[in-house]
Amino acid sequence: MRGPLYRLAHGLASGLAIGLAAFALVFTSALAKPRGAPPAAAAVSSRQATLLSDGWHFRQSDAITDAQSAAVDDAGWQTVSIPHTWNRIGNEGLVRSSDSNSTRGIGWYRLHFKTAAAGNKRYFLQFDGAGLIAEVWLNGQYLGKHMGAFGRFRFDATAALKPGADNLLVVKTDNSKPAPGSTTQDTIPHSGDFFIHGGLYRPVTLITTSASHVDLMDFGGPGVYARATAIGNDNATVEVRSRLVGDAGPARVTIETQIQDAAGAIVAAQTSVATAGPAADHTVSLSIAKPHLWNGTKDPYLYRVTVTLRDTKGATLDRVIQPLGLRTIRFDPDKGFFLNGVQTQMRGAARHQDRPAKGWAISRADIAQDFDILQDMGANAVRLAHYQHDQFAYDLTDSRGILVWAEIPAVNAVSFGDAPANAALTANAEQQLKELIRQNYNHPSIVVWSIANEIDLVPTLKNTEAHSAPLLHALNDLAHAEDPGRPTTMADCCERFPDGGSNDAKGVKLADHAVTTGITDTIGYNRYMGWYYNAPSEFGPFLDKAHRTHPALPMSVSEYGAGGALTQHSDNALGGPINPHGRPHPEEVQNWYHEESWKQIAARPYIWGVFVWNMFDFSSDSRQEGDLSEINEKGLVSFDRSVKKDSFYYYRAQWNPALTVHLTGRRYVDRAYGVVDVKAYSNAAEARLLLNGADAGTTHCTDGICVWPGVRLASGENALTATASKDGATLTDTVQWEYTGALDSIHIKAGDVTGLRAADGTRYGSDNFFSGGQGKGVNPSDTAPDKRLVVAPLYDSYRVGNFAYDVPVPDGHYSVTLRFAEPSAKAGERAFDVTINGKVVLAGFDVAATAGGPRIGTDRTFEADAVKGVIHIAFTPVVGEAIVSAIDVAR
Ligand code: GCB
Repeated sequence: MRGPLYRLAHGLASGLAIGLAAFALVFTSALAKPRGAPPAAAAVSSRQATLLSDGWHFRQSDAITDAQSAAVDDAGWQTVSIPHTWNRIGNEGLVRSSDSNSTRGIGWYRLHFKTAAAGNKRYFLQFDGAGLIAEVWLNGQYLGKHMGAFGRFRFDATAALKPGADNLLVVKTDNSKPAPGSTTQDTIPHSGDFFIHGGLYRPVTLITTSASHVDLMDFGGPGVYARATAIGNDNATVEVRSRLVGDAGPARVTIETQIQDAAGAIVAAQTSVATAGPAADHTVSLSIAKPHLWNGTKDPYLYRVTVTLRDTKGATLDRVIQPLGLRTIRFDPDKGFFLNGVQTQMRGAARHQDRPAKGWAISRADIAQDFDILQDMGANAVRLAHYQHDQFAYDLTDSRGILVWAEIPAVNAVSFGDAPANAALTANAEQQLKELIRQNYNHPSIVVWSIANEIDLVPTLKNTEAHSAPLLHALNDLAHAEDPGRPTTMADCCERFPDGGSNDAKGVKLADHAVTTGITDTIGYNRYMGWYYNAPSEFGPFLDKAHRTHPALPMSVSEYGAGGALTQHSDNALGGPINPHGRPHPEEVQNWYHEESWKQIAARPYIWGVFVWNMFDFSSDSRQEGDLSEINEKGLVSFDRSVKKDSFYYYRAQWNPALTVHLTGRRYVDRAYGVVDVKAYSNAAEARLLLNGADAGTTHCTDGICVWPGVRLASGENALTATASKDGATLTDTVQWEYTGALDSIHIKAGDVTGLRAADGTRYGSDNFFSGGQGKGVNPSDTAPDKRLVVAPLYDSYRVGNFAYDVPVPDGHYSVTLRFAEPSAKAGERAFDVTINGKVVLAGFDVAATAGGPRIGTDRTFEADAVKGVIHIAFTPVVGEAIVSAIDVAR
C-alpha cells in the first residue's frame, strides 16, 4: 500500500541557502579527487555504511545443510575476507593447473559482528554481488534469498539485528551448474562462455539509516532517480524521483533536492514537505540554466543530485547522492550513434570481470586498471558483458566519459529443452533486468540496455526450433517501462537472412529460427568470420546484407575476435589452419584477423558501435586453447593485464590520436627464417627501421600498418628499432630477435601456421613465401587404407591447389628437397607438375603411387640456382590439385 504524499515546493532561494551549507561539508574532499575518480559514495552521518570485510569463516561443502544455526562449530573453517570466491580458473600452460578449482556447489560464510547500540534505526544488509544464489540469516532469522550473481541486493535486517550485541550473519551461496532440477534451474544464465564464480565476490555492507529514509529495497537501486526531460542551450529540465519510506509509521519529512555542478556550486534546488510512510515516489522538477553537457571522453562533465531528508526540526535523517550527466543520445540506422547531436561511433571492446587467482573477487584498483588500458587503446566505449558489473565500473565510465553497453546475463538459451522460457525463468530474467536498470539508471555513460546475448545459440547448434521471442518481448517491454530514456539492444548470433547466403555460426548450418532481430530498438551482431567460420573478407558483405535486410534498424558489431597466444607464433598467418576451439592460436593470426576485420567495419559508417571480443583474456573452464588452460584468449591484453598483445597496438594506432609505434611479432624471438617482412603498427605517416644500428629503410604507413618487406637478419642476435614522428612527438620501439639458422638455407613446413622442429633438429618455419593454394592439415580421422598408419610430423600438413613459392636465398647454387605425403587420395587420383625456375623437374607426379599409398612420406631433391635472390618453384595440377608438405633449400 502506498501512503499519501504531500508536496510543498519552497522557493529556490531558500533551498540554495540550506543546501550550500550542507554541501560544503560533504564535498570538500571529493573536489580534491584526481581526474577520473568516481563521485563520492552516498555516505553521510545520517546514513552509515560499515563494510563487513574481515573475519568471515568459510566452508565450501554441499554436505552442510544448516550452517545458519548458532550451534554450528565453524572453528575449523577457513578464515577469509570479502570479496572472496572459492573458484580458481585459468592458467598458463597447456594443462590445467593442480590448484584450479572449478567446483560448483554450496559455499557457506559465517561472520560475528557488533554494531553500536543505537535506538530507532533501520538496518540493511547490502550484498554487491553473490554467485549465483544467496540465502541470508541473521541471528538465526531467515532474511531471504536472492537469485542472480550480478545485481546488488539488500535485506532489511532491522528485526533480526541486535544493536550493541554480538550478531551472527550466515550466508549460503550456491553456484551449482544450472540443469533441470538443480537449485539454479530458474536463474539466468543457463550457460555461457564464462565461469560463474561462487561466493561473496563483491563487498558486503551493513547500512544504518533513520526510520524515515530513501528506499533501500527498490531492487537494490539508489532510491533516487534523475532524468533530464529537456536539454536546451539555455536550460535543462531534470526530474528527480525519490522513493521515500517511513518505517516507523507516517512521518512528516522535508525533502531537499539539489543539483550541484562539478565545482560543487548548487545550480538548482527545491525543498518540499511530504509524509514518509510505505515506500512511495516523490518527484520534483528542477531547471539548470546554461547546462554543461556530459560529452563522452571529450568532456565527461558530471553534476550531482543530492536528496536530503530532514525531520521537522531540521535534523538530517538520510541523504543520497547520485551522478547526473546531461546528454542526448540518438541511434540512426544509416548514420550510427549521435552524442549530443554529433555523430560518434562507439569504439571499444567487451570486458569480463575476472583476474587470475582472484577470479571475480577483484579490487577497485583492478577495475580502474582495466579502464586505464581500454582508454589507452583509444576506446570511447565498452561493452560490459555479459552481466551487470560492479557499481564502481559504471562510476568510472561516467567520470571518464566512456559510453557503455550494459546487459543482463540472458545468454545462449531460454530453457534446457526445446521450449520457451518458463514463468520462473522469465521472472528471474525480469528481476535481473530491473536490478540492472534501477541500480544504474543515473549513470549517463550507459546509452543502451541489452536484454540478451546469443540467446538462440543452443537451439542453433542443436538445429532445433528457437523459442526466445516471448522472453525477448517481455524483457524489451520491461526495459522500456523502466527507462523510456534509453533504447534496447541485443547481441545476435544466429540470424539467417531471407535472401539466403552463408552465415554459418560456429560452423553449423542454421535451422529455421524465429528471427528475433527487430524486437529490440537496435541490434548488435556477434560474428566471427575468419575465426570460427568463413573468411574475414566476408565480414563486410555480411554487415551490408544485415543492413539491407533491416534498413530501419540501427546496428552495431557487438562481437568479433580471434585468439592470440603469446607463445605461439607464425611467419605467415595464411600459412595454414588454426583450430578455433583448440591449438594453435598464433599471436600473428590474431593480428591478421583484426587488420582484416577492422578495415571493413571502418568503411561502414552506419555501424553505431564496434566492440572487439575481448579486451582481456578471461576464464572459461570449457576451453583448452592457444597456450593456455581454461582461458578464452581472444583478449587484446593478457589475463593478468601484464601483456598488451600486438593487436592492442593495432587498435591504438587506429583509435588513439597519440603517437603509436609498435613492432609486431616481438614475442616471436627465436625466428625460423632469416628473411622477414618486418611490420609495425603506427599512426604516423612513415616510419624508419634500424637493423643492428644500420638503416633498413623508411616506409610509408598505410591504415596504421608499416611494412619493411624481406629484411635479412644477421646470424645470432638482432636488434630492430622503428622510429616515427607525429605532431612534434617522436617514438621508437625496439625488439630483439634471434636467428640461429644458416643464412643461406630455408626450411618451409607447407600448410602449417606455426612450423616445426624436425626429429633431426632442423627448424622448419611456418608455411611462407607462397602464392596461391591453401594450407591444410592431414585429418587424422581420414579414411586411411591402413588405420595404423600415422603420418610423420613433417608430413602432417600440406599446401594444396595451384601454387608457387619464391624462396628468398642469396644468389648461388642450392639443392632443393621437396617432401610429399598424400593426405587421402589413392594412386591415379592426383597428379601434378613441378618446375624450378621454369624447368620441369617433376611431370605428372602422383604421390600416392610413388610412395605406395597415402600418408607415406616421399622426397625428391633437385639442384637449382638462386637468381636475383630467389628460387621460383611452381606446382601445377594435372589431375586433381597439387600438394607439397615441406621444402628444404640449402647449399
Ligand atoms: C560469443 C559469445 C561470447 C564468447 C565468444 C567466443 O559469441 O557471446 O560469450 O566468449 O563468442 O569467444 O566464442
